[in-house]
Amino acid sequence: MTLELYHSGHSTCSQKVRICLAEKGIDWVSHELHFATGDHLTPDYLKLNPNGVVPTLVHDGEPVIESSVIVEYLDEIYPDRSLTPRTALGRARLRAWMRYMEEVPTPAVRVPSFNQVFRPLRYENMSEEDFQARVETLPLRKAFYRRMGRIEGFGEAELDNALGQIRQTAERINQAILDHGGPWVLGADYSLIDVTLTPLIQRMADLGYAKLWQDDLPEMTGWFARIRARPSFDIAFYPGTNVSEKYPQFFDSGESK
Ligand SMILES: N[C@@H](CCC(=O)N[C@@H](CS)C(=O)NCC(=O)O)C(=O)O
Repeated sequence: MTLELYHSGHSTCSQKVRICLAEKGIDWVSHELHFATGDHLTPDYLKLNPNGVVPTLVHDGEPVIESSVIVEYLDEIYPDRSLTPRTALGRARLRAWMRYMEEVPTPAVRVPSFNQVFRPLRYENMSEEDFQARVETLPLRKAFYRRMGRIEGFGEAELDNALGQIRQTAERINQAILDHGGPWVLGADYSLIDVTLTPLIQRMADLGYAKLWQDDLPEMTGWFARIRARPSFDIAFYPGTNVSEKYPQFFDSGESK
């Protein structure tokens, strides 16, 4: 069978899928898209993914979209090295965590990411007219981009709310390790929630926000150290996939916030 992944190096949603592929030892064909040139908004790509976002998995010609759906799909079609708990209760806990991950930390991470890197990188130097025209072409998140604005970025209240949500996520990881005995979020077995939380926490660390957990959440800090030591981490985060490394102009000397 052929598995093709349309993705972007530094997209956290793409990183979720790349970690899963690496954990399961699956071979795949890479199609790397570049947002700057609008590769994700071409008519051909929109046929695969009408949302105009990455990632998209194409399995023997059939597209599968949505990063959480993709990792679950991969775990189903490659049941070896399963990343899904064996018990009904374990699966219920996994699903609840997956919903939380989608609803809380995934959108929260976008706020500091766009404020610090993607807005100044892609939009600040566009004319207002070009920015508005670009926003009009986006199938999802027109409102997100309008709220951000080309120049202003998200305001303090929105940033504080996002950082609060990441802090809550870190506290919940810490508590889950205590409740289930670790070393992973759901206990003894590494699972899809460890996979999908990793790029979100890595992005926050990369942006300089590790202070949100590292001073007083030792279980969470230990979890993240174990995550980074897994071989899948370096495979998924190949050179150029951390924004600090790719766009150092938006970082001041690697200091924590
Ligand atoms: N719910 C989707 C979200 C995908 C998504 O937002 N992808 C971002 C990169 S992480 C993207 O393609 N953004 C394009 C843009 O901002 O124009 C998923 O999990 O696959």
